[in-house]
Amino acid sequence: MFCQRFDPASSTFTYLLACDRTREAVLIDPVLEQQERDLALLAELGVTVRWVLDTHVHADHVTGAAALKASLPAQPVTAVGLACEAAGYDRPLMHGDRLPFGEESITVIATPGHTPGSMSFLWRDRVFTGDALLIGGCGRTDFQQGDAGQLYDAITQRLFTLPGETLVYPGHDYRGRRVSCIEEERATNPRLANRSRDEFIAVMAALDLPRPKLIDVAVPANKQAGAVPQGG
Ligand SMILES: N[C@@H](CCC(=O)N[C@@H](CS)C(=O)NCC(=O)O)C(=O)O
Ligand SMILES: [Fe+2]
Repeated sequence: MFCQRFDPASSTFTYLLACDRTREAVLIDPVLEQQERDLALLAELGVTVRWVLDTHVHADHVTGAAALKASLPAQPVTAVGLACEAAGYDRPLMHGDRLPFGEESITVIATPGHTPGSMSFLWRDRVFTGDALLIGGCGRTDFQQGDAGQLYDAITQRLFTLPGETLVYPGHDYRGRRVSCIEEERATNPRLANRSRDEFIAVMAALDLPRPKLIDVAVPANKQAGAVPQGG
């Protein structure tokens, strides 16, 4: 079972994966403002969420991880990359971790560079790349301790080495696309295809993007898995 949902305010994708037999599920990158939508989807499908995963500490929206955990009787495990230094999650993820749900599992692939703790999640023939690899783009590296050289290495050595037909489901898309594949990105991604590491670093340094509107609210909240700060 697989569903992709979109939050238009932040252009964020949220993914639900579930084991067809046991109906145990994983949610990737839930958005706090979309909690009602997500709870309705879970109820409609009759699934039990085992894991709520964030690909990284997001800068542009508040995660729904803590709020979903509080709302779900089965109390899923919330998890994010160890290097995110986000104390509010139950479990710090490391490269190579396997996260079981029913008869399925996700393999964690560390893809740092957009942030030091950014992780991608491999499930069957698809990879959820967060803001490491975007469709025809990649995550910016000009805040949250971003590092373009590290991002180049992660994408070229850990994502572009997956089978070409692996489907790429990104954390965001700003131009209406929903899915790509490794072969397509290897061949056509304008920031990466036929570019050396130094060229990539130069491209990233010249992007000059505006700061995300919510960054000063989202990052502290997301270090706490999106929990509303007490007494704040
Ligand atoms: N305009 C958006 C921010 C968009 C943005 O900066 N997105 C980040 C992901 S957190 C990114 O890496 N974008 C890559 C790009 O635009 O090329 C906002 O204000 O929230
Ligand atoms: Fe991001």
